[in-house]
Amino acid sequence: MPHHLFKCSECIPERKQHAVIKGLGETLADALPLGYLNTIPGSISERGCAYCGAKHVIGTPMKDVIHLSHGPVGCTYDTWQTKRYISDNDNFQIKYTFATDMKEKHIVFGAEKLLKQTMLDAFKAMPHIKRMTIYQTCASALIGDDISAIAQEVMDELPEVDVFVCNSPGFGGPSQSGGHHKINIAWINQKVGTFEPEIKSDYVINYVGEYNIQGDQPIMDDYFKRMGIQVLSTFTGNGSYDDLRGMHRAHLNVLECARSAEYICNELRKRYGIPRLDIDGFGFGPLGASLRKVALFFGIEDRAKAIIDEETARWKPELDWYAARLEGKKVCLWPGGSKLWHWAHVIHDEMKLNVVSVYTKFGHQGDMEKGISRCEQGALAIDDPNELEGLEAMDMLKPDIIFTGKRPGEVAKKIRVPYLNAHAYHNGPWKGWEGWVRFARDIYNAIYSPIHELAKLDISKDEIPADKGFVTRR
Ligand code: CFM
Repeated sequence: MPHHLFKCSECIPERKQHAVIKGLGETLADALPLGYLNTIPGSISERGCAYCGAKHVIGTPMKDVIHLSHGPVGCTYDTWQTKRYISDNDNFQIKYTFATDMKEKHIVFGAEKLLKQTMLDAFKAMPHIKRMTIYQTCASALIGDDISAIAQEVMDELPEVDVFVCNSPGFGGPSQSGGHHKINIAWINQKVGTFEPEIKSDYVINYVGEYNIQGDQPIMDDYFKRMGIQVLSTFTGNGSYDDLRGMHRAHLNVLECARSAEYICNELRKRYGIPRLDIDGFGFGPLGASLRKVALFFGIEDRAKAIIDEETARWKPELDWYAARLEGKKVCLWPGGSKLWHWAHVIHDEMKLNVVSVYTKFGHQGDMEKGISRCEQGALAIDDPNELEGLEAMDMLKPDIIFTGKRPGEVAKKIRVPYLNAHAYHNGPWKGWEGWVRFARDIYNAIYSPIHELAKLDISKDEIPADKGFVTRR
């Protein structure tokens, strides 16, 4: 598996260790790309920071919580609302965002008073919300504000409120992945075990590493309910603060995104003896196998089988219709983290797409290993890519579509490569049987839409073919 040096990165030779091409009969052990290291100086990374990983990815999907950033206002804005983790309480967590709005004078004189006042103001402005998470930022971490002490003061003054402190400043790791780790550990240290949930079933799980992008969580929740399973908490999509304080009472942790949330599962196993079972809600095959695994654990296999049979019969013909039209289309699968291995094999097996490249912005080597093992021979795998490498890869591979984030997606659009948002989806949810068909439909619509051909035309030169039926306004 030869390493690959992009032309645009010849001036940063260390980048060569971060890309490989999957060769014939080579083992993964020969040459995995390096991963989860600090970004090489000179390479403009597409990564987020550890504050973003803690707040934007894991903290803010929690729905009944005032999410307050203790720092300059831009940190808050840039981690707000761009990812569609909806909730069933009218989307409180994405409608509002809160910040202390630190300024230069606070850096000089300290911002603890400002923090306390902002907390009191926020609880006053939102009297129906009694829970708060405070996110440390680079600015408040560097000046050493004692956020935990202020949180305790406020809890003493307002006994009905509860406050969680997330110490994950932007510099607290090479990427957002460092923040995932920090908030996982902070939550179990501070909050798990402080609330006693009501147990209503013999089969009780936490659904972990599920962020309810565009409504994934209710789809999965429905399968569990139909199996008679009580979902005690979801970490954290559409999750409620107090339910998550009661995670210690589950019989099983069902883990969806192992990249971002394996840490809390591992701690729940160590501290409370709750086993961890990794599952996958994407794709008919992996989803069916996942439900069977969960059912096997509880000895209720027949219930899983009934759901699998019913859903497959309902949705398989539609999936096959799309697969027949997507066969052989080339995909660059360029998400942030775990979706490279959640999707690589199953979009090939079930939608007949060919994965010509995988990348991960912040995945660890294990994520890359899983991703590479599941994609096609000849695929180009890139760790922590920069924008120019992405452009060069698209130029080399000529994909029919890329699945990625909105910033690299804009770059792809400029060179007329259709892109689907792998993070926030297009017309999701994409989990579950019906979601997988929606994903196939989004891919089909993106590839076959005439918009990319039309976007190349210059209407000032009257290039629009008359037979297309479009009216040119001049
Ligand atoms: Fe897990 Fe995620 Fe992802 Fe992730 Fe993410 Fe995400 Fe992603 Mo964007 S927790 S690793 S940090 S599945 S936000 S919901 S889509 S990069 S591949």
